Amino acid sequence: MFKYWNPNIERMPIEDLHKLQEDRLRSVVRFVYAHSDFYRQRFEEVGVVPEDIKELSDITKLPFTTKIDLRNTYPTGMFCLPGDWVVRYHVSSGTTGKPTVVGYTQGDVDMWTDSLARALTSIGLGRGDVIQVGYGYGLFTGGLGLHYGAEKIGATVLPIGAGNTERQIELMQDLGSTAIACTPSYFLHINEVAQKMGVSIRDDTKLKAGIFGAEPWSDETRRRIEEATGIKAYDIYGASEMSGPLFTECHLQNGIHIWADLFLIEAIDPKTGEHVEDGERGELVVTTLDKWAFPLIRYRMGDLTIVNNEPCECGRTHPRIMRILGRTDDMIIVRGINVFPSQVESVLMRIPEVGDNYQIIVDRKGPLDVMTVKVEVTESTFSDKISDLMTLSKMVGKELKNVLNITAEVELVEPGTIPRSMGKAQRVIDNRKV
Ligand code: DLL
Repeated sequence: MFKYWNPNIERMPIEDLHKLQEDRLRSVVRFVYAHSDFYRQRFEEVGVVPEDIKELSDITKLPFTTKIDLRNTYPTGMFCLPGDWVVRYHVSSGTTGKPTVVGYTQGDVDMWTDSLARALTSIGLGRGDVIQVGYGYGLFTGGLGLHYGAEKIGATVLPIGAGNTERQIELMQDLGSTAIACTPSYFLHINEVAQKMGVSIRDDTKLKAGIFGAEPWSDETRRRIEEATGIKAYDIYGASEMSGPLFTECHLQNGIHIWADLFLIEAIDPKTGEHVEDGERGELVVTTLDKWAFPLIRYRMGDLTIVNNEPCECGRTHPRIMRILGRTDDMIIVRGINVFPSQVESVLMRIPEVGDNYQIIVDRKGPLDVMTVKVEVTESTFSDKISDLMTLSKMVGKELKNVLNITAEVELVEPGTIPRSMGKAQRVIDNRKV
């Protein structure tokens, strides 16, 4: 009934999967120790040699790596193979500091493609589908990643990239796109523009699935997208350091399947670095098991999630991560209280009068932090009486306070006034930074 790209691997009994991970972990540890001054030095600092890594639980003996290491070794200091092995670079700019560079051997590109072939198959796509790739092409991994994955499963790719929204809608209709891959915020914008053009995604296109990620989003946003357009909205996760987009939920939409033969994941307490209990929120840590130009050992992703090791009803035995709850570094601390943008989004998207766009602005007024949540209201709400808008604003403030435990100023704004983005949306503006 269910479709698999590689059933033997995807449904492998857990014991066999662990055995495979163990073998591969030993290999990658030996490999980085032999090929990289960076890793050898790191291992020496904590007094560990490859022979110390015998079983999976020995992974805790290995040191963590972070984005700071990547920046400090810019451009290619963490590569483990010489340049003539590298068939591709991707570069991620980030918001601060130096960019980070990732390199791929042909085998690494194939592994990445295979991971996405499994993922796209798991949401029911394949031959006969037309996949509109609306992620940026180029140095960003989203466009090319999805492109290769979609071709691999025999689907037809529409490589439009990000932007050119009216054209996206025209081609979606003319070429019969059945799936679109882009950021969820961009898809909301596409839907908005489609409505203005008099096009209903539900009735006038063949679109049935969205492959949405590269930025945080919530189940409430998923519900809105699905209700507004009639498509199924799937979460896709990945990061340039890991290759790019790699993993999605299956058609059951209950957690993102992480291919354990390719990546070994842990969840740690970001403060202590200790493993958290299964089912508890932690920072995702990734060790690559089949990636050679740029392997990662215990790389701290900075993403907070819950790991679920229960096999999925779809038959896949690999672990799942639940929706990314936020990043350790985009958590905002307002008057000493931790606020995750995802919490704000969940509250807002539950309120029907609230539109799809919002921004969180943090200022310092004197000694006090002030958080303003700027919220677009829907068209119909905007035409309501001022007194209704004031009631709405109070209600939004109260709901936010219930969840966040701090008071936020709520500013209701006209539909269409918060800037739209074609890629990752900027939801937080922190003016306190010096
Ligand atoms: O965003 C790769 C990607 C492309 C993923 C297309 C999905 C789709 P980076 O630019 O390196 O790579 O950013 C990676 O984006 O560590 C997360 O913080 C965030 N992120 C990615 N996917 C999700 C998601 C790509 N589904 C960083 N939910 C990651 C929440 C996500 N955050």
